[in-house]
Amino acid sequence: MLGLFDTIAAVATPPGQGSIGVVRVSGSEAARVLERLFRTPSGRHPRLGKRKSVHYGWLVDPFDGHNLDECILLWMPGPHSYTGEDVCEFQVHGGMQVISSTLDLVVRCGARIAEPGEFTKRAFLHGRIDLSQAEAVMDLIQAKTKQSERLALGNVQGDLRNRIRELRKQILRLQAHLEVRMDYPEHDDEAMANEEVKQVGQVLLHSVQSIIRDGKRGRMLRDGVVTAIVGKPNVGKSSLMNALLGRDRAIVTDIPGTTRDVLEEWVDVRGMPLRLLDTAGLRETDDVVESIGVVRTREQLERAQLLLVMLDVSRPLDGMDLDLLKDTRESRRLVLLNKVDQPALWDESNLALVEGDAVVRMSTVMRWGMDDLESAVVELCLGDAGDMEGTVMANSRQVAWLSAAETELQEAVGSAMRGDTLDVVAVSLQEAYATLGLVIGEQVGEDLLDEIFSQFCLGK
Ligand SMILES: Nc1nc2c(ncn2[C@@H]2O[C@H](COP(=O)(O)OP(=O)(O)OP(=O)(O)O)[C@@H](O)[C@H]2O)c(=O)[nH]1
Ligand SMILES: [Mg+2]
Repeated sequence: MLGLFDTIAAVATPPGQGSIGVVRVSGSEAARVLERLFRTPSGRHPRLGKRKSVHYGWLVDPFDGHNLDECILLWMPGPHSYTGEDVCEFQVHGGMQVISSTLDLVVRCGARIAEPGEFTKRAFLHGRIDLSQAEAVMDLIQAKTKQSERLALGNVQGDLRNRIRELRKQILRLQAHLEVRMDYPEHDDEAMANEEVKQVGQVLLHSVQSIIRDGKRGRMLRDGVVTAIVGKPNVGKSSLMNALLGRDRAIVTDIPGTTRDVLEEWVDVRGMPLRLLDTAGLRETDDVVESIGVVRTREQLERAQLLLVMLDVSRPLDGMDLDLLKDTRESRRLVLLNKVDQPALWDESNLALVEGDAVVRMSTVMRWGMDDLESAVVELCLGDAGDMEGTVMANSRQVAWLSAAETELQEAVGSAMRGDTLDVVAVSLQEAYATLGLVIGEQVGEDLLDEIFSQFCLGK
């Protein structure tokens, strides 16, 4: 069983070589560990005060007295450190051996290796941050676009926490009014109290629903959207992949059946991270390799959250195109009419087939229509052109609890509308209050905390 407040240590920089490597230590023994390991150029112990400080010197192996490396030492005493405990960081040269020797010495001097996310978990346990902020730290590390970074940073700074706190404050105020009325029924009548619950409850419901909606949009920005380019061979799928990536990632030739396997790359479309899949063109084929590719394309059709269905307007549409349009009718899709730089040989009346769909006319070789394509992708994923101003990001765990709170608030409002007694209304409000508390980590069980923090990277 690992001690909850042992002194812990981990390498905070990524594995491999770099200009510096950082070993981080947190806990009540941090000062003792560093005093054994660190010497100033004149061979003294560093002078540690109650304030943060930086020291230059040498990392010394106390077991054989040899210098291990030059070192910058950061001293960040609790409670105003990241974890809330005494923290020190050894910055050494970023060679794998130097870093692992440093960690080894730190452990031999009394620290133990930290679990993934344990530093952030401590920040939470010491009340430095709430759970929504702790999770946002991970989102920030994993952010793939400027937009998702901005939303994650908002939550690190407490955007979601502030919205939740405000909601809880309003519920509490409402509850207090109900309590007074229950205690002094002679001064008031129940109908008025229920009217207040109805009105305020509706406003609260609206706020919860808007956070849930934002949460879903935020999730796409955080996790990205799996987007498959599909179509028959030679329509220009790989050309589009390359155009969106800005480099020649996929092989492009005029031979139908060029792409055999699924290629995956991240692209940033106006702040939306897309996990873009270029697939093998769909057709009946006797070629063994190509037919395996076609099977894979069909698998991606199932997996993708967004389909870019590409048609080539310089050729008449055929059965393959029609089947694809039919098969993907229920999916979230954008229809791309490619090669508009060529004389159109398809029948304009075919447009009736894609009525109600988002359609973009484009030419990947001329780079025509790329702006329209990007706008359409963002709008299909985020709605209303993806304006994220004022949005907060909620993850799936938080959205699940927000949805539970939504149901409880609906019950409270329903009760009030039916004219139930005030104590019945109060119970639903109490539950909504408690459920919202879970979002920011109040009374969350140890198991769940372990699960959340175990998804963190080592050293964070
Ligand atoms: N004129 C014109 N040619 C294009 C356009 N887009 C792609 N092409 C050409 O069409 C041919 C096929 O392009 P690819 O991008 O390899 O097509 P694909 O859909 O990936 O084909 P497969 O991998 O065989 O399924 C190439 O010769 C491209 O240069 C376009 O917008 N206009
Ligand atoms: Mg291709």
